[in-house]
Amino acid sequence: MAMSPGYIPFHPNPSKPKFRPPVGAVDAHCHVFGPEAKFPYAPERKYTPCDAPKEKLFALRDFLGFARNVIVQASCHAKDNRALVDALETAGGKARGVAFVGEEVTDSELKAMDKAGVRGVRFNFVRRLVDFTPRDVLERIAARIAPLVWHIVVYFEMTDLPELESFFTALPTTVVVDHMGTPNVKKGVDDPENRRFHRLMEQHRNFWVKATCPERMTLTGPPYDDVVPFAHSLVEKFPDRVIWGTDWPHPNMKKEAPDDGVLVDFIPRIAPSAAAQQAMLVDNPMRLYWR
Ligand code: 0GY
Repeated sequence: MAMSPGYIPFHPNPSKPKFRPPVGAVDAHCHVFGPEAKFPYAPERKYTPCDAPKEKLFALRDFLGFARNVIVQASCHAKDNRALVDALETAGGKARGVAFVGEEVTDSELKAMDKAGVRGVRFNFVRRLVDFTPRDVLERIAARIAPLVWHIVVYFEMTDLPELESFFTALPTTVVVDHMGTPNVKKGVDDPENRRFHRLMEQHRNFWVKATCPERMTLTGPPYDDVVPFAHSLVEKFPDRVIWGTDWPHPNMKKEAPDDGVLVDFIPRIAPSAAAQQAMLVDNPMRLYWR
């Protein structure tokens, strides 16, 4: 199956970052896609990406100076977590995962995924990526994974937060918010919409956030100056609940594939101190994924 029209493959030749991540650093948001010949894309997917197999991910990890990956099940594989589990099982302990499941998943399947290194499930509310799942189904999944001490990763558009917030705060697990809650950079950090998200983080200590994807939010392009205040304020306010990742292989970019080296060089601008870098890149993700 050919890539979706206009689909932009990942950067073929990223630059070497100037920033050197601390020893043991974790890229806590990335994906593996296919290879399709071995792990076909799901029939219900909304896009067909280019293959982005585990070997490429692990090579990029080493090239960028990271020690570990957290691989998040992407919507193009839907509930078929085989490519993810295969990557986890062959990563030599250097990868953990976040799966996507339906309520038909069995307890023994959950246990097997836990053994492979899965530590969470993702609830995706982004309409261009997935079909709607009823809340009661998600609540039943949450109740099933809570005893495994897994967490729930939520991906949503910030404009939908008012409608989702009470559902999120009732979840029985740690909740990890993708991509800073996807703020509208044009509106500024002090916009009521973004303030509402910060308030959610302040009032609910089981909420964590990924300071990821400046490339998806920027209006000015690399090196993403306009996104720095959004990420920096989260790192400052929630130093022990923020994690970071590349989002490689960057599905559904509209204009260009980001240079992963440039993304890594975003880190010292949002987390200027060695202590903040150590927390965001090592201590926090280790607490969440390698406990
Ligand atoms: C991301 C973001 C995107 C895609 C997915 O599951 C996915 O397909 O997460 C996106 O298109 O915004 O986290 O990779």
